[in-house]
Amino acid sequence: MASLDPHNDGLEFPNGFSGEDPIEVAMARNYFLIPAYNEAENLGYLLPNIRRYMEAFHYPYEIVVVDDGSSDGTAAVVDEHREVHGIPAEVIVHATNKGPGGAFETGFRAILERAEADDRIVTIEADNTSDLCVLNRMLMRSDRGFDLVLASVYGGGRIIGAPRSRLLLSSVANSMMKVAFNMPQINTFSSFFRVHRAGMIQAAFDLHGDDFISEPGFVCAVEMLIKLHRMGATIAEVPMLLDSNIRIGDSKMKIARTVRAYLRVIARHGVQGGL
Ligand SMILES: Nc1nc2c(ncn2[C@@H]2O[C@H](COP(=O)(O)OP(=O)(O)O)[C@@H](O)[C@H]2O)c(=O)[nH]1
Ligand SMILES: [Mg+2]
Repeated sequence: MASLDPHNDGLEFPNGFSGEDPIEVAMARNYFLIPAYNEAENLGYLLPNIRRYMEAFHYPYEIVVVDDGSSDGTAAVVDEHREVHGIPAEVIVHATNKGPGGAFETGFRAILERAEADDRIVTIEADNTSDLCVLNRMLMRSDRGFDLVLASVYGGGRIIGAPRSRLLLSSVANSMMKVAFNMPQINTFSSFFRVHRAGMIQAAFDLHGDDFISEPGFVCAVEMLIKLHRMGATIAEVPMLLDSNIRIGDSKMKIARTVRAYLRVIARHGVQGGL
């Protein structure tokens, strides 16, 4: 007989598990990894927002910001929120800019030094456009055994407040990648907002070494996704509304450079090319 189960929100489990048996949900730690380039102002909102959210759910958490050669005091904002406001946040500083790929590599490696295999690494944008409202659904899916959970602006989600040119580029790129990488079940390839099982990221570094993230730019998100998929990672998506108006300042993405990088990654890893 069906009964009301607060742990069952109707979302599916990977590997066909029915969800009817009781499940043990260990109190995994949640490590936030935030790549940041000149995000002092935005982090002043994001760090307290993360604290409010995680404390409301009684989730244990730590925040690691990778400041990638910023010149606007990004690192100082993180230090202030730790020292003055008691938010468990640390900052790792790159003296020179290495791009988001370099920041993810640094941050993942630092977190893996202390994380257990079933802990979670939440990658999130610094500019407040990663909507924390959907994080709980993402964490619940992670709890149920998905190695990787993507916040998805396609397949149920939406983007508002971005220029038309950017919207067109993003939707064409994401549709092309479904075909190029033979991953029809994935709708959003490029988002940074993801929940990873730490053990999966460790396995990716064990297998690929420094090549796990070889792309320094924004396309590193695509590279990581296809490598994890090909390793057999179980992947789920949670729809998200991305409202670009929320961010203070402009996007740091250079469109021409990013298009070239996408084409390079498709040529290298697409089913016609890399396999
Ligand atoms: N570490 C690092 N992070 C970056 C760099 N460029 C952008 N980011 C971060 O990556 C995230 C996404 O960048 P954003 O400008 O919001 O791009 P958009 O969301 O694609 O328009 C933000 O957290 C940025 O601070 C960079 O060169 N290095
Ligand atoms: Mg952004």
